Amino acid sequence: MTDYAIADYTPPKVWAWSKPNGGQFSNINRPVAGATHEKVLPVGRHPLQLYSQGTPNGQKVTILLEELLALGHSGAEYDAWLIRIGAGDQFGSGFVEINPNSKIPALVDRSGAQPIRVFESGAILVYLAEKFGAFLPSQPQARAECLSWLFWQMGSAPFLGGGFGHFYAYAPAKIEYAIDRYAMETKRQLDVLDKRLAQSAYLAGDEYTIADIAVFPWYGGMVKGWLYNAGEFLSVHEYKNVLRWADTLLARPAVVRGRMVNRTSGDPANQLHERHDASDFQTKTQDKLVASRL
Ligand SMILES: N[C@@H](CCC(=O)N[C@@H](CS)C(=O)NCC(=O)O)C(=O)O
Repeated sequence: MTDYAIADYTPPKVWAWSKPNGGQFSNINRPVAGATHEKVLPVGRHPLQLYSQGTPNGQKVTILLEELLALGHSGAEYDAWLIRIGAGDQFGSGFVEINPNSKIPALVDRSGAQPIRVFESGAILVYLAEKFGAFLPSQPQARAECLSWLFWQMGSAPFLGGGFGHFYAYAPAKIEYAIDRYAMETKRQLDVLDKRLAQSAYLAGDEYTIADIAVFPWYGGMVKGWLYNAGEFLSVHEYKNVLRWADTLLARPAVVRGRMVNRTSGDPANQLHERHDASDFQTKTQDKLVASRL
C-alpha cells in the first residue's frame, strides 16, 4: 500500500501509440525514429557547422566553441544554425543524416577532405577538445577525472531534465510519486557535485575542463534558479560550493556568449538565434533585430 494518490492504470498487454500524452512537447514525441520530411541543412563559410538550439545540451557546445576562439583557435570558427525542436526541425532529413537520434546538438566538421559528423554533446565536447588540444587534460589522472565527470553528466542529467523537470513542470498532471522520486534524485546529484566542489575549484581538479562546461548548463542553471522555476522547491541555496563554481564560470565572457547562441527564450538581448560571425553578438541579438525592423 502507498500513501500517494495515484490514479489507477492497468497497462494493456501490449503498449500502443494511440494518443498524444498531453504533456508539453507531446506534439514532437513519437515512438519511432527517422525523418518526417525532406530538408537540406544550410552550410555556412566556417570550418565547423553547428545545428542546435540554446537549451542546456546545446549551450555546452557553444560555450566550448567560444572558449576555443577566446584561446585563439581560429579553426574553431563556426556557423550556428537554429534547429527549432518545438517545430520538429530535428526530424528533417538533413538533420537525421547527421544525427539519427534527432536531438540537438549536432556538429559537422568541414575542415578536412571529408565532412565528419558528430552527435551527442559529450562526443562533440571530446571531439573538439581533442582536435584543438584544449580543456581536456593530457595527464592520465586529471584526464580520467575529467572524463568521469563528463560521463557522469551524460548519465545523470536525464534524471534532472527528463525526470524532475518533466514531472515538475511539463507533465499534464502533478504526480506526487514522480515528483518526489525525481526531486530526491536531483537533490542527491546536487549534493554529489557540492561535495566534489568542496574539494577542488573545478570538477576535474584545479583546471577548468569540458567536464565543467558539460555540467554547468544543467546543474549551474539549476542552482541559479533558471530551470523549471524550481530553485525554491529544491532549496538550491544549500549547494554553496555549486553556487560558487557556477558564479566562477559565469564570470567568463565565453560562457556568457555561449549561453546566448541559438537561444530562443528569455531576455531578447541575450538571444542570438544564429551565429555566423563574432560580431553577431553586438549586432544580431533579438532586441537589436526587432528594433531595426521598427
Ligand atoms: N544525450 C543528448 C541529449 C540531447 C537532447 O536531449 N536534446 C534535446 C534538447 S535539450 C532535443 O533535441 N530534444 C528534441 C526531441 O527530443 O525531439 C546529448 O547530450 O546531446
